[in-house]
Amino acid sequence: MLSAILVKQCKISKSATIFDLNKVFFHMNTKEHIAAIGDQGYTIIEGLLSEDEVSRIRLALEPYLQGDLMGRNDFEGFQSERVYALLAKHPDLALIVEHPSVLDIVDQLLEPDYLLYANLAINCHPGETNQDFHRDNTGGNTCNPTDIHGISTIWNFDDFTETNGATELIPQSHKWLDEYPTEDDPRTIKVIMPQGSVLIFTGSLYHRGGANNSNRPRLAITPQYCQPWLRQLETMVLSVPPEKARALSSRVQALLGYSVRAPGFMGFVDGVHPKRLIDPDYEGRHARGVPTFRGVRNSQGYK
Ligand SMILES: O=C(O)CCC(=O)C(=O)O
Repeated sequence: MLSAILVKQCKISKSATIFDLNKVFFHMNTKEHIAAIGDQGYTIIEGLLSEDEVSRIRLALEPYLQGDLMGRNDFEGFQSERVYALLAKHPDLALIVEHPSVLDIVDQLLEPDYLLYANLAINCHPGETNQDFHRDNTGGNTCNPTDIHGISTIWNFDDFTETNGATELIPQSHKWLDEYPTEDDPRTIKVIMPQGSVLIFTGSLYHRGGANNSNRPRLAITPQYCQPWLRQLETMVLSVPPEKARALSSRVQALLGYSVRAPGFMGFVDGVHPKRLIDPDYEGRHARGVPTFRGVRNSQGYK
């Protein structure tokens, strides 16, 4: 039923589509959001963050948005600031990574013990051009893109408008096997949403950052999640080392990789659960000692 509504509304003119779709998304429950991701490749939860939460997150990011972390290539965007390793920068930035409304959805789309694949801020400045269409996560060139390897989210800390570089996507492109979008693909829609909203999409949906033709930057953060057996884009246990990870919640620690993939041992450190490096009292996965890496003998630091 819901899919029928979505598909029907997708046929309305471009701006009307966006507006009407958001109205539909606003009333959806978790099950319906999951159905929309399956059918269309994406869903939107509008206005999830309060103004205070938006301000708190903007404040935490402010020291890193001073114009000195501009993109190094056209994909990162020469006119966009990109800030990585966010959870090593301020604990408040964890709020969106473990937001229950999003994790309720991701929990049902990825396998248990899934990981945080990437988590970066993108501040797209005036003059930024369209990014190339891409998929975030296909698990490699040979995998079937319709398998789910990851779920991406984009939270906006400014309203996304027609002109300021709102994310653009092609509905249903997560189902494409041998089809590629063109630069001006007519099926493209802009994700217009008020600040504090979140776009959630499967990693195989074609999307891109839009061109910012306004006179103000547009700030977004994109936490992305992947299957527990896939290599993370950001090596999270180095990006957020034990002394920083200790301050975060158990759920976020596990998402970073202070976890093992049950029932096996994938993720162990020196034969024990990695969480014992940040919590020696943790007794999971047949605890035995805490890795100290003592016993160093030779000049290279190895036994
Ligand atoms: O900034 C955006 O809206 C999207 C960016 C993106 O898709 C990416 O960098 O992978």
